[in-house]
Amino acid sequence: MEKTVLITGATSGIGKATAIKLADRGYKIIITGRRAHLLTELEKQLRQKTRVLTLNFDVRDFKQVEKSIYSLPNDWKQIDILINNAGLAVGLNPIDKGDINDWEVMIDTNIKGMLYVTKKVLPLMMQSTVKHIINIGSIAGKEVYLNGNVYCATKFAVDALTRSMRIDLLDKGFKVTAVNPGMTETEFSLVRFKGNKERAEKVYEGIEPLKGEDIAHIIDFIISLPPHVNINDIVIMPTDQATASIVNRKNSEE
Ligand code: NDP
Ligand code: 8X3
Repeated sequence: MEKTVLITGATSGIGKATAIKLADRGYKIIITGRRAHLLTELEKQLRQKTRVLTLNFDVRDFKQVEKSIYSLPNDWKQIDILINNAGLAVGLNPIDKGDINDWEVMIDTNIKGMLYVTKKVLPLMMQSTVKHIINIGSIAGKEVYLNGNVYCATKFAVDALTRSMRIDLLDKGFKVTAVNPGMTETEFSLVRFKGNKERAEKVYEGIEPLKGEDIAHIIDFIISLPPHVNINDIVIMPTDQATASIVNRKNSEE
C-alpha cells in the first residue's frame, strides 16, 4: 500500500521541494500551509504524479489544526510520515532591541505550532507500520549566533522535543529524526527581513547556499532506510559554511 506523508509548510522552500520529491516517489501527500493559492497551485502540479490533498491552516491556531486534521476523509486518516517543517525567523536584532511580536510569532510557530500538529496527527499514525516523525530543526538549534537569540531558542526547543519524542514514542515503534539545515536559499531570509529583498539576498552573497531540493534529497534518503534503521539527527551545511556564522564568501575582501 502506498504510504501517506503530511508536510507542514509546503507552500515554499524545503517543504515544497520535499512534497515534489516525495510525489515523484509515489507517496500520497498531504500539503499544508496558510497561503491557499500556493497550495492549490502545488496540488495541481503534484496531481500529475500522485494522490494529493491540501489542508489550509495556521499551525499557531490549535482550533484550526484540530478542525483540519478531523476533516481528513476516511481514506486519508492513516498517516505514515509526519514532516514538521513549517517555521520561520522574524527579525535579527540583539536581545535588548528585539520586538515582542516577532518573538511571539517565532515561539508560537516553531514550538507551539509543531506541538499542536504533532498532538493531532499522532493518533492517525498509531496503526501505521512506518510511524516516522521528521522535525526540521536548524544549525540554529545546535549553536547560537549573534542576534539569533529567540530564533535559536526555538530551534534548540525543536532539538529537545525531537529527542523527547524519540524517547516517549520508543515503545510504540516510532522513528523520530531531526533534520538540521544550514544556510538554505528559500523564502526564509525574505520572511526574516520582513520582505526586504536586498537584505535577504545579501545573506547568500558570495556563497553557494543549499536549495530546498538538497534537503528534500536528504529526507528522501532518510525515509528510504529499512525499518530497523533510523537517522536520529543530521546537520547539512553548504560546503561554503563551517558554523552558523563562519562562511567562506568568494567576493569578500581578504
Ligand atoms: P520558507 O519561508 O520558504 O518556508 C516556510 C514554510 O512554513 C512556508 O511554507 C510557510 O507557509 C510555512 N509557515 C510559516 N508559518 C506558518 C504558520 N503559522 N502556519 C502554517 N505554515 C506556516 O522557509 P524554509 O523552507 O527555509 O523553512 C522551512 C523550515 O526550515 C523552517 O522550520 C525553518 O526554520 C527551517 N530552516 C530553514 C533554513 C534556511 O536557511 N532556509 C535553515 C535551517 C532550518 P505559509 O506562509 O503559506 O503559511
Ligand atoms: C536557518 C539557518 O543560520 O540562518 O535556520 O539561522 S540560520
